[in-house]
Amino acid sequence: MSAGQNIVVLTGAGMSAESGVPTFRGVDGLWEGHRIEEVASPEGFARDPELVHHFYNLRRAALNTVEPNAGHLALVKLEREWRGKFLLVTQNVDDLHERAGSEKLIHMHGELRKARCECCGAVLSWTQELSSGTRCRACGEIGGLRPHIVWFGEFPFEMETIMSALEGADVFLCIGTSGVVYPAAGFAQQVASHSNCRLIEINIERTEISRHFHEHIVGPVSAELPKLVERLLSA
Ligand code: BV8
Repeated sequence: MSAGQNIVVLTGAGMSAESGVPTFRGVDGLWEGHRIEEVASPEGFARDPELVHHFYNLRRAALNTVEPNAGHLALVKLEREWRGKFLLVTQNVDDLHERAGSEKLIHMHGELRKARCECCGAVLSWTQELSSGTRCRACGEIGGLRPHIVWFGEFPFEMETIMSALEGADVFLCIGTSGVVYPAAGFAQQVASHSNCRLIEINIERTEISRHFHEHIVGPVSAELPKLVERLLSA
C-alpha cells in the first residue's frame, strides 16, 4: 500500500482497555445487574433517568483516573505522518483519543464528557455529574439535560461522513472491537466489497467479523498497534 492512499480506522472498547476503561464484553454486557442495552437506551432513560444518569456519572468520573495508552499515541503518529487521507472513527465515548492528540476523529456513539439539552438542543462540554435536577447552562431550563451519547435504537452521529470515507478507503484498520454492534459492525463487510481495500484487524481474540479481514493481528493494542503503524509508514 502506498502512503498516498486513504486510511479509515475504527476503534472499539478494546482500544481503551489497557488504559483501565472496562470493555462491554468484559462485563458480559451487564452493569450492576442491568443489561447495558436497557440502561443505554431512550426507554431505559425514560423509565429511570436517575439510574441512567448514575451509570454515566460513574463512567464520566472514572475518566479522571485513566490516561491514553501506546495504542492511542500510535494512531496520532499515523494521523500526523500519513500522506493520504486519514479518518479515525471511534465507537468509544471516552476522550482518550483526543487527549492523546487525535484530531481527524468522529465519535459515532457520542461522548461521555458532553451533555445535550433536550429543551434548547445545546451540546455542552460536561465533566461533572448530571441529574434530572441539573440546569442547562445555555437556556437555564432544568430537567432537559441528557448524556450526549447514542443509545441503542438511536441513530449514530456523522454516518454520511463515515460512509463516504469508507467508500474511498484503501486501508481499513479495525481495532479492539467485538463487531457485535451495528452499524459499526457492518463497516468491515462494506469495505471488503471494494477490490482494492486492505483490511487489517487487531484484537486479542477472533471476532464476529474477523472473516472479512486480510490480516488479523492477535495481541493487545498497546503492543501491536505501534508495530503496525511503523509498518504502514515505512511501506
Ligand atoms: C442503530 C454508547 C439505526 C453507549 C453504544 C439485532 C441485530 C442486529 C442489530 C440490532 C438488532 N437489534 C438492534 C440492533 C441495532 C443495535 C445493535 O447493533 N444491537 C446489538 C446489541 C445487536 N444498534 C443500534 O441500536 C445502533 N443504532 O442501529 O440505529 C441505524 C441503522 C443503520 C444505520 C444507522 C442507524 C446504535 C448503537 C450504539 C449504542 N451505543 N455506545 C455507551 O457506551 O454507554 S454501543 C457500545 O457497545 C459501544 O459504543 C460499542 O459500540 C459497543 C461495544 O462494542 P465494542 O466497542 O466492540 O466493545 P466490546 O466490549 O463489545 O468488545 C471489545 C473488544 O476488544 C473485544 O473483541 C475484545 O476481545 C477486544 N479487546 C479487549 N482488550 C483488548 C482488546 N483488543 C485488543 N487489545 C486489548 N487490550
